[in-house]
Amino acid sequence: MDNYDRLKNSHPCFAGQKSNKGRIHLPVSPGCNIECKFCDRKINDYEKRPGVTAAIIKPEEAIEVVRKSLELCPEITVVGIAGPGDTLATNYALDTFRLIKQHFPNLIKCMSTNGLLLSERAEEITEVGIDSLTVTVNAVDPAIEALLNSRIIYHGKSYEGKEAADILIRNQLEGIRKVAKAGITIKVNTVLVPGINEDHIEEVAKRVSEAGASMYNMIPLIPQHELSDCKAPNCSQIDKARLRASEFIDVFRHCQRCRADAIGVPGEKDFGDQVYLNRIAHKDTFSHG
Ligand code: CLF
Ligand code: SF4
Repeated sequence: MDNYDRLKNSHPCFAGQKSNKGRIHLPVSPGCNIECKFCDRKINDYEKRPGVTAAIIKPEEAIEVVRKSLELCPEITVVGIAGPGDTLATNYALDTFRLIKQHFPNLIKCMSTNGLLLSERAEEITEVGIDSLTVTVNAVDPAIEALLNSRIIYHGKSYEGKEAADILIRNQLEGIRKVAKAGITIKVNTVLVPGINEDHIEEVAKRVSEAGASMYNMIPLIPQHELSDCKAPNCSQIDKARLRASEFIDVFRHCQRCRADAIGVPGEKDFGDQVYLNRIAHKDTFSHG
């Protein structure tokens, strides 16, 4: 059985139908190195969407958090890091996974990134033993990506518009190629934005599949921040986009748009506030799953 087949039976975000498996998100990654126009990171305990966490924790706090979460929810098979910011913008996520590997060798390690630094950190990701990686690719055409992203900070320099988009897309695809070659199973998330990338989905699905991704997931836009005037896609737009993508790659259809501190079986009772509440909260957070 290859890694992808194994995950289809044990990972809630790779199962073809809703599984009864759970995941814990460890919100260890503050800050980000790009500026998506729909991103609105918040610290609170009531909004149910990516980009929100009740707290940021330190890598060394993660062990106790996982231990407690497994007691509350034994269905957990996956430890994921999905923000609040980008997992590769700092070293906290990879440091945390090293500790998880040591203390919970049987849990699946799942990481989510915007992919800006994926190519240059691919060897490290492989060495840490990440089992599944999600890369958020919202466009493979720089002109479209520039409508979704204002700027990137890359090696200490700020880039905007198409120039930024070009660097981001190149690094995402190159990173996917490297990591897939190393045997890590890759899922690509695309935030579906009507009027911007809805007719571009086939192209994204095709290119990421060619690069080595195995699974594709559409996250319907939540209109906020600079895209607050855009409309969220309706069911028929989402279905159409999924159908188009499915010509090129397996499509995951049960995404719950999880918080960065979600704990439990997706779509069922969440234990996040029980575990994370009252922990020290810092400003400026996000996540994408
Ligand atoms: Fe978390 Fe994301 Fe891993 Fe899943 S979530 S880091 S791949 S363990 Fe899953 Fe949640 Fe959708 Fe993400 S339902 S938002 S796809
Ligand atoms: Fe960064 Fe993710 Fe927010 Fe984009 S959505 S700015 S990648 S944290």
